Amino acid sequence: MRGTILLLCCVVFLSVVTTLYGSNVTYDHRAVIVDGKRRVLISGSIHYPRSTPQMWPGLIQQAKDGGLDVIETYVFWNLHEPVQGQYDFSGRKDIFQFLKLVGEAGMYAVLRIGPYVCAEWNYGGFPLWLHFIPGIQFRTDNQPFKTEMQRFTTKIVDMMKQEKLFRSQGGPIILSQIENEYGNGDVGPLYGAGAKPYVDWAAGMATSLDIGVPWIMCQQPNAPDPLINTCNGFYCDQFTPNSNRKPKIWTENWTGWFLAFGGAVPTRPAEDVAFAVARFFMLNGTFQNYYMYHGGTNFGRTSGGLFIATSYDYDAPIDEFGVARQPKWGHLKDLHAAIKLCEEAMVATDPTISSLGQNVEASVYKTDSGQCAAFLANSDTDSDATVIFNGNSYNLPAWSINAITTLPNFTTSGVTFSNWNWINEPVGISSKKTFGKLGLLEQINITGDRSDYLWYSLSINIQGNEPFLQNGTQAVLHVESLGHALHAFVNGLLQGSVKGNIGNAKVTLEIPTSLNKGKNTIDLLSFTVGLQNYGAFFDIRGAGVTGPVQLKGSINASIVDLSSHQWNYQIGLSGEAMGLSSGGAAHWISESNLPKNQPLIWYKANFDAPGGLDPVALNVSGLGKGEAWVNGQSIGRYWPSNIASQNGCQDYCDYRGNFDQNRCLKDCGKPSQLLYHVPRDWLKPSGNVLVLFEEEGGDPTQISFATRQIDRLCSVVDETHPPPMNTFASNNITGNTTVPKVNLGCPNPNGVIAEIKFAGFGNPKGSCGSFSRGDCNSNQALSIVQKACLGKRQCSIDVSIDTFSDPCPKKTKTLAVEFTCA
Ligand SMILES: *[C@@H]1O[C@H](CO)[C@@H](O)[C@H](O)[C@H]1NC(C)=O
Ligand SMILES: *[C@@H]1O[C@H](CO)[C@@H](O)[C@H](O)[C@H]1NC(C)=O
Ligand SMILES: *[C@@H]1O[C@H](CO)[C@@H](O)[C@H](O)[C@H]1NC(C)=O
Ligand SMILES: *[C@@H]1O[C@H](CO)[C@@H](O)[C@H](O)[C@H]1NC(C)=O
Ligand SMILES: *[C@@H]1O[C@H](CO)[C@@H](O)[C@H](O)[C@H]1NC(C)=O
Ligand SMILES: *[C@@H]1O[C@H](CO)[C@@H](O)[C@H](O)[C@H]1NC(C)=O
Ligand SMILES: *[C@@H]1O[C@H](CO)[C@@H](O)[C@H](O)[C@H]1NC(C)=O
Ligand SMILES: *[C@@H]1O[C@H](CO)[C@@H](O)[C@H](O)[C@H]1NC(C)=O
Ligand SMILES: *[C@@H]1O[C@H](CO)[C@@H](O)[C@H](O)[C@H]1NC(C)=O
Ligand SMILES: CC(=O)N[C@H]1CO[C@H](CO)[C@@H](O)[C@@H]1O
Repeated sequence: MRGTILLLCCVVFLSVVTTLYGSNVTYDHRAVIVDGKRRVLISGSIHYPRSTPQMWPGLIQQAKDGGLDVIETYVFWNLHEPVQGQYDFSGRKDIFQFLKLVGEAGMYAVLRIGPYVCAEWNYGGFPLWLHFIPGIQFRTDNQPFKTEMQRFTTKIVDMMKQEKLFRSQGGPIILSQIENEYGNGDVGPLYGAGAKPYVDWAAGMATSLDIGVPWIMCQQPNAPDPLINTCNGFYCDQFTPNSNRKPKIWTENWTGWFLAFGGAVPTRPAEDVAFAVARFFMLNGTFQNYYMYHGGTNFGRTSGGLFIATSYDYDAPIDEFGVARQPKWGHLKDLHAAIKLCEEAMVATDPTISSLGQNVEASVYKTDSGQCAAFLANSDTDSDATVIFNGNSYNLPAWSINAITTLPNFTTSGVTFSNWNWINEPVGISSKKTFGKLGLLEQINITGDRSDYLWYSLSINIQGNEPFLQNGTQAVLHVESLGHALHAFVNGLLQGSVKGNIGNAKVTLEIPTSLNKGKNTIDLLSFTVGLQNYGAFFDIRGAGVTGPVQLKGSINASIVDLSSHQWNYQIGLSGEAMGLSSGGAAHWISESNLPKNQPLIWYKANFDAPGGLDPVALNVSGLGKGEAWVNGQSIGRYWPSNIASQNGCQDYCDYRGNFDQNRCLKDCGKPSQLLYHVPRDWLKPSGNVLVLFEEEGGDPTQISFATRQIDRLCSVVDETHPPPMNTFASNNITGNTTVPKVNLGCPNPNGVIAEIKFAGFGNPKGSCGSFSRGDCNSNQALSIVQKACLGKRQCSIDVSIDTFSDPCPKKTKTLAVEFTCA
């Protein structure tokens, strides 16, 4: 089994450096140099628009408590400049406020401007209007593109400078990024001769902006000096920068993976994340970033990359709802504390790696004054190892976890909906703003992404003797689309739907259909589910019904191709044009005859907010596919009818060996996402308005609210495990001061430890939620834990007989604690 251990020969007390004025950030071979000091830095990604400003201080504080020094974020161009030249930095888009909060918390920031960001974000962060600039080609040596990229990058840098946000001005930003993963094999190289000049231009353009902090390019092996090339991946231990004058930086160590509609839920065990991080620092690394530390929510239509779900939870150390995910959060916190104890030794020197046996390595950082830090790692995927190091013997199994366990629990809230209203969305063309054209048109070119939806409508006259009508008036409707999905209506009735998936957007619909003699209408509602965000030329891949569209009989000769007929087009829905999402205006029909399981219905209802302060989710069980708004704010696309495959999940996730995103899936055969985050600050105590647009048909009376509760928090620590095994705490090799500690803390940023439900030192039985005393018990355990912890955000207690006295000498004793926070 794989495991690593961090040992520390001498504890180094770092003096806290505070500067009131800025100084330039630089770097050398070992580390990034901030305020004149080389630093070992632990960073985490939190994207400001994926939570609300009211959540930001709590998220940042939890990152700090989790042992992070740095918050990393992208800058989302299409959020800030939705219309060319018109900027928006309000509310969730207020990146300046976000960065100021990071600074006020005493943390640093990494600003990944891009402006291409990937990020499972719509169109990779590019505004759609870029696509319509004549002669433009994205991300290559193309003048119209370079002009816009430079203009936006300069705008952001100038605004950051105005707000004094760079470290060189005393602000938090210590690194800035230009471009993003362009060097990946399936991106940059496909741009041919334009790629290298573009990378050189981007580096030069960025450098010329004179920000006083280094620029980085991730996944860009040929990043020109002085830019630092950095690594993204599940592991980056084997990565080396392209010059010996640059430090080893890991900009994206994936803590989990994103969820797609139609997919199962990916997870990555804390053990594997921690193993990867420890190995990175063991092998020369001094800066690493968790992608994501808090993933959050793709509100509205912001998700991108095809079929990306509304939840961007990412199995991150802080969950979508802003609550610490245990044991991952606590496990990594312990690792960070141990790594930070070694900072001085780690930045002073290169490590010396020695082999202690097959797949077992020791890495030692030693300075002239004798300080050192050592990591021991067993990268074997099968066997435990026992190694002798510095005369001591260590067992290296999988990580044994001494962190808090929580039983997360969504409880259906008693909140009921009242005052149901509805409006039909007409099938086909209903607005006056329509146009006709011969032939089928690509969708994104037409909609400019102003809506997910585009109607393709056709009217045909049937004589009754058409060759494809071999069986009464039955024919087969055949539709081919670039994606991402569509609903087909004939004479106003839904005939069938077809959807793509994250791997393949293209769809083909083939359904038998009855036609009338005389006039018939074929209405195809084509829709996108977040625009493509990755890969060479992703911007021009297109979507929508590009054909062919045919009516067929059972023999080939009887195919009639409708592709080049006169089609009528309507961009978006009539309900969108009427502004139904806010719930106001329009002629809503009241509840007496609420339609259920019918396609294309807008619903509206009122509700009071679920009581308390726990995070809130809308449980969309019973619905099909659509979008939901609370008090006019879009909580995102919902799609519970999109079910993950039955296959690919495991009961037990074996993380040994190299991890990938399909390794630890859960919730196979279930809707990919049932619960949708409704931020508390979007709710009023009463009189809230929920609006749903349901495409396929569903029963809105089945939906409910759930609140996220953290009922039980537990920690179990065994006194026999030396600290490196279960706490990552420093092991004083020279002094043998190996006392394990239990660390309790509350996942909610404002929580304090409210009650110790159980504390037993001896041989407690049971597991979290059902602990009971065994026959060996310290009768002081409860009062000791209460005294140390009640009313505090966090507390730490030595797990030893010195603390708890010895209830049964010569036996191994364990401390088990269950507690609640309020
Ligand atoms: C910081 O960097 C800026 C821009 O590169 C440079 O003009 C300035 O002299 C530097 N300041 C210090 C104190 O090195
Ligand atoms: C670590 O740094 C040393 C010294 O520069 C170098 O020889 C070695 O290859 C590096 N190892 C890794 C894994 O980066
Ligand atoms: C979830 O919370 C409710 C209410 O607090 C409680 O009754 C229930 O037992 C909890 N479920 C789990 C699995 O902890
Ligand atoms: C969501 O609602 C369905 C149907 O009422 C229910 O079975 C399910 O338990 C709910 N899920 C949660 C997490 O509340
Ligand atoms: C003819 O139509 C009927 C229903 O109208 C259907 O049951 C039958 O399968 C069709 N036969 C063929 C050969 O398409
Ligand atoms: C969009 O329209 C432009 C200009 O007419 C055309 O060159 C391009 O191929 C279209 N894009 C797609 C994906 O069809
Ligand atoms: C119809 O066309 C397809 C593709 O061209 C061909 O594979 C198939 O054999 C044809 N069927 C008949 C009945 O001619
Ligand atoms: C540390 O522990 C080892 C093994 O238990 C023991 O041999 C050694 O004497 C101890 N060292 C000190 C300084 O107590
Ligand atoms: C390590 O052990 C030595 C010898 O007992 C002691 O002087 C020193 O304070 C210990 N350091 C820590 C951090 O416990
Ligand atoms: C996506 C990615 O970069 N994955 C890499 C993570 O690191 C491991 C080990 O270094 C590589 O094998 C993967 O290719």
